[in-house]
Amino acid sequence: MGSRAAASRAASLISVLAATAVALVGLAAPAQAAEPVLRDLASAKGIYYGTAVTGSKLSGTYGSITGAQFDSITPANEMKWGSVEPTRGTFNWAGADRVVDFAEANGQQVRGHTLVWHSQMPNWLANGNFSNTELRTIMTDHVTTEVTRYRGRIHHWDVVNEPLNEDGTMRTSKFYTQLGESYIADAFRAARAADPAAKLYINDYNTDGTGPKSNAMYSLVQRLKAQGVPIDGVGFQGHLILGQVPSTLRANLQRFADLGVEVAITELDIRIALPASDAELAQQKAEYNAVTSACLAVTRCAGVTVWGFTDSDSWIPDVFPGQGAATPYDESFRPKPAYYGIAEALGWTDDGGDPGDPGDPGDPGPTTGCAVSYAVQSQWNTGFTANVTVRNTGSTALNGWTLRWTWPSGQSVTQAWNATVTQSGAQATAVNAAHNAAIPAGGSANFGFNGAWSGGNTAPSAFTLNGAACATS
Ligand code: G2I
Repeated sequence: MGSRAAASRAASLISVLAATAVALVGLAAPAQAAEPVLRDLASAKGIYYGTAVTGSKLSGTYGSITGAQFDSITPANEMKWGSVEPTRGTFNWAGADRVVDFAEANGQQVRGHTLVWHSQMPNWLANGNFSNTELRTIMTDHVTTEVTRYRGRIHHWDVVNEPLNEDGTMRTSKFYTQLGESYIADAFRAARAADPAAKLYINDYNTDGTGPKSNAMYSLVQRLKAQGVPIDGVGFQGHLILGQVPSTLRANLQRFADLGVEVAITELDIRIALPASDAELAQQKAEYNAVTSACLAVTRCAGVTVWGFTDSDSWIPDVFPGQGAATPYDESFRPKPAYYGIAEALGWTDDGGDPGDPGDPGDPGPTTGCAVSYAVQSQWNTGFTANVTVRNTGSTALNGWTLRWTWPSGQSVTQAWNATVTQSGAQATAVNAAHNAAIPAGGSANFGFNGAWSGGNTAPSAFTLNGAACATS
């Protein structure tokens, strides 16, 4: 079975599980245009759509967009060697745990990034003098320890990151210099032994199109496969410059796929010289569309990850002064044209009415819409606990919300959290808490409550948000 089929199968398994856990009530289409949801569109096409995240930001608006829009996340820094083992033998998993826990709470896969890399090594490793034997053991022990800790919870591991120079020679990292090319094979073998279910990737930049570096990666993967090294995938970082998306991207992905490995775009961003003009943002839309389409065109392409979904969380301005605007959302979490470019590549039909999507003629202005999912999490003879997620499917942020529903079988709310819930007759009214008053376009808020029931505990069939009917899902 190809990876695309496996991904679809995993996605359907997840939806079966979700359907089991969530009381699904009848679907009513919202009256207004809805923001596309990238994770749903991607999963319908058999790929994932992911983002790199900064774990400490995973709450509020940043957290709600991350959870609502993406079905894979990659910790940008929290799983790197320098983060998890700053002092030899002393591990700090808090940052990595936070990202993995968030992913599991939001039904997302995790790309583990990264185990063996020349950069962001702890000082004790970078500056230590170790014999070759000792260094090899340090490296394989590190791989074993980290992969074992997250065994069964990581979908893809970037086992070795950035092993090549631009001209296609091997990068003279500490590992290569002391251990030679065999460090790569040893790292993969240790990772496979520690978590046989994780897909093991090699990952690099400037290998997106054909050229000396990409050719060298191709030869390296051939050599590893010939040696029986357990490598499952090749990551193409996709740190691109506006106007320079390689025309050979799709063909390049395909030739690697033909070696019998998965491929993925792992760190996509497309940087622009600032300030970005409307024309440049429109061009960036077309380029995000093209990169996403290239993955879809290659059966073994597992998915795409953007390296930060918002311009406020991008590495570009720090490293390339004067450049930026590289991600699909602006610094205020408003979707940019690039976001619609991704959605359209994933099969979303442009409804012609999206502010922020300059290609849309006759833009009718901001739209509103909502979707509610209601789930009974536990139930006992007289009571129950329920969880409610409210998603803003409109095109503008909500600042304060009131959700109403009518109980079908005489239930009542006894105690609520993350919202204030009152009841009058059969009608319940939930008003946001201070911390979740703002729901960005495409984002969601969550609250829960305990209720009382007798006779029946049928889920409510309809909800209104600020007076307008919501879809239920
Ligand atoms: O450089 C862009 C990416 C290229 N491919 C491998 C990725 O792992 C890499 O990610 C970036 C992170 O996005 C940055 O956030 O890796 C950088 C380090 O090489 C990260 O930057 C570092 C800063 O340099 C540090 O000063 C800072 O303490 O992030 C650290 C944590 O915020």
